[in-house]
Amino acid sequence: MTYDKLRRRERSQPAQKMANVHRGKLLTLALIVLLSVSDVACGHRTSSREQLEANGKDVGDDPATSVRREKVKDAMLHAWTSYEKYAWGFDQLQPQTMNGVDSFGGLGVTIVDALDTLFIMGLDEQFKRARDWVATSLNFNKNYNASVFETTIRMVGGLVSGYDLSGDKVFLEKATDIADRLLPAWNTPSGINYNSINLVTGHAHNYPSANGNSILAEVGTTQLEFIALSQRTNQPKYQEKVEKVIEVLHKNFPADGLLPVYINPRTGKPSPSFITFGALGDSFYEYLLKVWIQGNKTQAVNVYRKMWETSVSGLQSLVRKSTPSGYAYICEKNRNTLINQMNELACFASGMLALGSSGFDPQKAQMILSLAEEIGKTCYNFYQITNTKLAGEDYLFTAGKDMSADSLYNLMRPETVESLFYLWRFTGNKMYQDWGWDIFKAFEKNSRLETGYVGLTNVNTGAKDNLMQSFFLAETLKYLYLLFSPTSVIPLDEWVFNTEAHPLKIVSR
Ligand code: DMJ
Repeated sequence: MTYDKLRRRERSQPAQKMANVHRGKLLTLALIVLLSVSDVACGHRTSSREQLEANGKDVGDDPATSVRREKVKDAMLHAWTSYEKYAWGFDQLQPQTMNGVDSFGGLGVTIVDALDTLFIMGLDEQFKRARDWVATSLNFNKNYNASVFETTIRMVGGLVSGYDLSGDKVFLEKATDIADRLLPAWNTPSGINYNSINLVTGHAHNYPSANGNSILAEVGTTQLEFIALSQRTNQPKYQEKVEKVIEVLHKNFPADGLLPVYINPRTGKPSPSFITFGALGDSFYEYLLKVWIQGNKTQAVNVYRKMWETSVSGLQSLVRKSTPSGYAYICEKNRNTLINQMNELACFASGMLALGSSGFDPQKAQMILSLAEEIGKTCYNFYQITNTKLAGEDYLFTAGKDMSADSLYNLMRPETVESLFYLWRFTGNKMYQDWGWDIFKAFEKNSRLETGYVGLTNVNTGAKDNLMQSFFLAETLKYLYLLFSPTSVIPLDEWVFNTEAHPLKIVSR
């Protein structure tokens, strides 16, 4: 697929709304484009004509929404241009000091993380420069202990997504190179991978801070990327390694579907630790659902859905309501004690529940979607109660006082706008677009500098840090852009987002 084709399809939306008489023709055009997307990106068609037709039936677009979309695109252009100017080839930009920093071993992470956002937004020249850098300068031969999780979600995910969108084989070659370097991390007695690996020597180990254990969210968040790579290369070795992890976790899966955050890589069993949908636990639960979606919900991936549904019951058992206002939140759990605390990171769960709700019977689906909406409202409130209207990292819930920010920094994380995107897609309620717009305005006011975007060290005073996180370009701005785009741009029955917001083509298993 070329970018132009995708754009032509999107540009057709306002016209579609204004002149219904052209609807048939536009749908035909969309169908032709979508069919060519499947052909080029994955070498075969993955969607039926009926599905494609359904995708063409759009929620629609309006002038105010397209203005918002353009503003988000401007923000992306500003973030990208600043990175190009001051930090080209480095992992991330430090906007205040106007230099680059290699936070991930010098893999040009911002370039790869931003690839698909540039493509989707139609920033063609920028995409071309990013693509050429990948082809000529991306070098994984670094004597560096890389995080298997971060390297997978940003690099493998970003490259495979770049391939799925553009059909350019250079992305697949590079994804294969880095995946091969990561693969020895799975050579453990249980098959549960180590969390860190040297990209040259292949020596793998776990972090001392986790007492030698592997981290749940890190071992359970490589499946989408490695399965996608196996599908596109016809090499089963990637898929085999990551699915073995789920097999082992399945053997030790508790009745409530909630695993502690530490897993012993020797035995494959959980080690005493806490339970959370926030940091260290989060995306394990997300990937149970998304591998099922990625495999097109067939029998071959049913075990993932079953495990996910079990973990949703566990999640429901952790939900409490604040007083006096009744905000729903997800507690953490230490042994049998609930802790009235929720990370902003756990806000992804609202979108996850919305995405997975339709697989239940109609009554339960409605109940799960309502829960998703309630949690989404809480997360929006995380933003609204601070002076800058940007969320802190962590919130405490106290009887009679609702919630208060505990860690006051903001890294421009995506989880809340990600969930608003899913809530809008699944309910059609424009209130979620308005909420996303409020959050975008707060980023523009507090995080935008002449030289890029920065996080805040304090969401009440507005004090700034000196880092433009690559996930701001990969995720936060992409989800905001899609929140203001027609639903046919990256339709959710054809694409599934990895945890770094890289869309991967759904391929039946
Ligand atoms: C991203 O790297 C991913 O979204 C991950 O799942 C969680 N942390 C950051 C964003 O907050």
